[in-house]
Amino acid sequence: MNDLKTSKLPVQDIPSDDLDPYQAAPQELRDVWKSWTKTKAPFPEVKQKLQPAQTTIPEGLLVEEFVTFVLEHLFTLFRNDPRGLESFIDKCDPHEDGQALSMENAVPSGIPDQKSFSKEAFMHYARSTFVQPIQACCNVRSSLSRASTVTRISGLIFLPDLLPPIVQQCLLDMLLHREFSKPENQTNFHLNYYVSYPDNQASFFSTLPHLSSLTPKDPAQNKPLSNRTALDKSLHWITLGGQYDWTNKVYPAEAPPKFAEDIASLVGNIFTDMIPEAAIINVYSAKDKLSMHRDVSEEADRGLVSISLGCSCIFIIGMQDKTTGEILYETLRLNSGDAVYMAGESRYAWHGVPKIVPDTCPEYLQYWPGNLYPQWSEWMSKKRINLNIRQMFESGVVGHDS
Ligand SMILES: O=C(O)CCC(=O)C(=O)O
Repeated sequence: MNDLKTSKLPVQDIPSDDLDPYQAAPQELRDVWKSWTKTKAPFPEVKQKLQPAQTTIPEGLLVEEFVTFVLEHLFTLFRNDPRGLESFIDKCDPHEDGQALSMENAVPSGIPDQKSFSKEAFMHYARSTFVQPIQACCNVRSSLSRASTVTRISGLIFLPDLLPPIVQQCLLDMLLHREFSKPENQTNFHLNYYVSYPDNQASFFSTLPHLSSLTPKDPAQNKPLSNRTALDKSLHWITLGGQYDWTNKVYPAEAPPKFAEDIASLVGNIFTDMIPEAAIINVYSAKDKLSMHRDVSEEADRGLVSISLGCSCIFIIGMQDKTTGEILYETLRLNSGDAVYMAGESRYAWHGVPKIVPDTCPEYLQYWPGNLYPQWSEWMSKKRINLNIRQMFESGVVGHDS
């Protein structure tokens, strides 16, 4: 049985160097992908052949991991703009299981004064104030017990509902308010536009929708875009850590920017078989798709972690059976908070997203970015975000910028 804590899972015989990143997927898989692009609501049930996977992640450790992740985020909110902390606390609704996150009730005398609190003091305060309600929100028992292997795709592990809602909210803030605003993290905008960043690395969602942050490099080819069009329609990807070169399908030779520590620590402590070194934030709008492809540019046969946020999608993954030559595939529906771990043979499997399932963004993310940036409220309601995290080098990244 596959296990998320084995030091290294067996990989397929072919090293990634021998796999052509430009090769097209087998026709059979492309046909399956295409048929899903044409499927209209109501969506038929996606059939999955799943078997329980043995996860040796202790539940207590996972909850502690989530609590630390949330507290770190609360500190960032508090330091940058205490209104963020207030609005975060306000929007924390009762958890699906009926366990209330009553942080409001847990703050006896309001939010402390921003200036008089060091990080240590804030963490101390937050541990005594917020930990119990956050722990209640991070109930992971049912999620761990549903971890599954996908019968026909060797090495693939599916972890439904791995990230609790509060952790998804924090992760989304970190990705789109913070990582997106770092000039070293490239986006699809950079291919055709000069990007002007908000002051002090503030969120792009603090910009006014009718203004523009993008100037076309070639005005004959690309027209100016308002922030509204850019964020609503044109943003497709952001890269973190190792900045993948999509044109040449390689990672640049120079040392990559440092991967965000809080995200790396969350992911790396759950999926201990890989070191998070590079990631792609895929941003899908309602009609977006991702064609069948393989991720073969990494020089490390380590598992790839994929986390879904927002609207659900249909995900197809397939590969050729080594002995019979038969094409095997599975179709999964990925919902907000689900994780997929592509390890072992599945690491180099063909995969793609033919469909975003409309109107499936869970309520706890629908209003994001919420009260803090009212002009952009409900931006997330029609979006799907996929965080796709990889290890680039077998021996790990050396000498990256700090
Ligand atoms: O969006 C997804 O679930 C898959 C993304 C993906 O395959 C990729 O980034 O290579």
